[in-house]
Amino acid sequence: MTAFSSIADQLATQAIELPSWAFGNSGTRFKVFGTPGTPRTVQEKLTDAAQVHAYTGLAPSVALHIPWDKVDDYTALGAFAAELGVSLGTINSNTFQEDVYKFGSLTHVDPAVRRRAIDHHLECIDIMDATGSRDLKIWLADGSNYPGQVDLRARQDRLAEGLSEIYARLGEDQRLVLEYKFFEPAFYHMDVPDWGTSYAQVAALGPKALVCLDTGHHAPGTNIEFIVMQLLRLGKLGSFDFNSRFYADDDLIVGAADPFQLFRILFEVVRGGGYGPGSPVAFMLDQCHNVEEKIPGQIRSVLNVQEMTAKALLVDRDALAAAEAAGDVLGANGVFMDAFYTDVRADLAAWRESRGLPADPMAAFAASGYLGRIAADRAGGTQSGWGA
Ligand code: PSV
Ligand code: MN
Repeated sequence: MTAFSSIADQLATQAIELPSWAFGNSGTRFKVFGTPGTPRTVQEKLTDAAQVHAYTGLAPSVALHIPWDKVDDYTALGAFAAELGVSLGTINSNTFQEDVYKFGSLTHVDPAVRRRAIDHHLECIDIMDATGSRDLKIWLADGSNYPGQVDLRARQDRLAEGLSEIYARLGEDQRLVLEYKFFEPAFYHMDVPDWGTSYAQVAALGPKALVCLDTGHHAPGTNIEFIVMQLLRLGKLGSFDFNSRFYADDDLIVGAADPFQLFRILFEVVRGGGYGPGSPVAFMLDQCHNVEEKIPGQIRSVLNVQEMTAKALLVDRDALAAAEAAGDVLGANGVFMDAFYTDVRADLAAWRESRGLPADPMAAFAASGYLGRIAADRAGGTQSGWGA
């Protein structure tokens, strides 16, 4: 077993981006429950996100979703974030909430709708120029519900055309990440359903286009760590949207449903060179807190990623390689499981304290009284909600 002290410096390089929308209300199509203190503005979302970073040291940036987080002055918003100790991160486009997109956006049969969708993405890149963001994240709700409803191939061609116009507008240091999802909102087919389609589309664009892997966007039983390995091998893993799921795209706290899967994914990230300062892989959360408190939900999430990262770093790679080479099936599995079962919680608490962070960020945040203060202070106004 690798000693915890030998991974301490590697842990210090971890950065996990928070989604602004995690701080707003969300729910299902049945009900969105409000919570006292929920942010009404993007500034309040950033203020809450900064709490997560202050208590964990793990979340220095916040992803924005456009138009939900639209403001007049992005330079001022960036300065506001900096005052709080965080920065503005990935810009997420949104072509899924306007009536005009009922039958698709970049894949729509009508050139006028495609034009509108492309222009939205160009506007997102203008915003990236102002915020200094590196990544544009594209997730498309495009798809169909019934066999025969659309021409599947023609839509791939239109998608390629739209993406290449967006790609051409990227600055030298900017990137595009294309997210895939196997179903929802469309149920028969999605235009970007899987990593292979995303890969085929981004590979045709060029080196600044990569795949975004949302851990909740696969059929049950999918070996996600295999996809991670393959995308790293191909040099096309751009980012993660971390969350966990029991049934569909549940957007639950990462590591809650299946901590072992998170460990396996992070091990492939580490083994494939996707972890560390020079890595091109962005770690982000994409979660919604329907019934739990949002800020502690985000703190729990980044701590879960950190805990499984520590275990993944603890795998004795030499012993594993030796067992693999010797065909020692149970020996190799034993080395792997040994790291997973190692309880790193006390070591992580000491590691935090040695860096001026609370040993128990959940308890320290709860004791701070912040939730009570925002519940009292943020009276009136309209709470942000998923989609608002
Ligand atoms: C789609 O389900 C998705 O995962 C995309 O990342 C969206 O932009 C995000 O959720 C919105 O919550
Ligand atoms: Mn996502």
